[in-house]
Amino acid sequence: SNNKVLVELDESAGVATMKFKSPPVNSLSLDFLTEFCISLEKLENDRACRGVILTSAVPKIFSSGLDITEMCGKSTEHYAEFWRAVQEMWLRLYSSNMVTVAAVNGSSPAGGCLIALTCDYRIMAENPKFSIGLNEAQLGIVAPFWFKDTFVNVVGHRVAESSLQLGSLHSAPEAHRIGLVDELVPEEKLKDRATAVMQQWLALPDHARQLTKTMMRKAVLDRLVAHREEDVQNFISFISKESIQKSLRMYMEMLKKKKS
Ligand code: CO8
Repeated sequence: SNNKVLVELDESAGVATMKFKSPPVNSLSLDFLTEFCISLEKLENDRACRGVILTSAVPKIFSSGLDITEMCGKSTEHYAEFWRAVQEMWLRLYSSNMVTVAAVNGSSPAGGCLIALTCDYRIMAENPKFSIGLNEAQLGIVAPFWFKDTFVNVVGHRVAESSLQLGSLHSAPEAHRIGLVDELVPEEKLKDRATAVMQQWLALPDHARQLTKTMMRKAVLDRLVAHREEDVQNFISFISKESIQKSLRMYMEMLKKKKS
């Protein structure tokens, strides 16, 4: 169905808001990723749109990351299709000509964190219960090199190295302290603050800003483009291992048990 990503365009401001609405946790399923990419491409090609704010319509959760069920007990063909969709989302967002601001209004593990990291600027609701980070190691899986590169470009090598090895999920205040998010605001002010930041970025001429963004990000983008098929094959062989499948199943069990 075509309603996991709500898009609102304010034509007079030239700013769109993309709201993730895929309950219960905005996991990044193949359907979600496909819809996200189509919506982003439409905005990218719309001359009336110069900036996008990414946020969630699900209370307390920005995105729970990649949909784990897409990576469990599926065919090789399915893994390939899913992984290409994950790559596509990142490639489009990281290379976007638009100003991208993440208004992180809830928890944001793994792939959710990647979406935020891929934006130009991150504002998070200052609720200490909300956490964000690349926690792949906790699931017994390894963040791909381009997740790592994106993370390093935001927080630097030292912080990325320990955070990735430990699979850390950082509380909002800690995420701010290590530079993973640029600022914290009370949740009720998040939307206004994102709009104000967007205005500030849009005050500059698009062309100079876009070329500068490309200059900063090109090396990291080129690396995935050059090794895209290899990265797909790598994902397939890793995720198909029985030991990895077992880790993912145990992690899903743990999520379910935590409830009762
Ligand atoms: N995928 C699929 N289902 C999920 C996911 C997910 N990522 N996260 C949660 N769910 C499900 C739960 O199993 C639960 O299902 P059910 O209702 O059937 O029991 C339902 O969503 C609700 O979850 P919770 O009860 O846990 O909801 P809470 O509000 O208590 O917590 C959280 C929300 C904080 C988001 C919590 O669910 C959580 O921590 N989820 C796991 C997040 C996570 O670790 N994601 C990592 C995914 S891996 C990834 O993104 C990058 C992988 C890179 C691949 C590299 C391989 C080579």
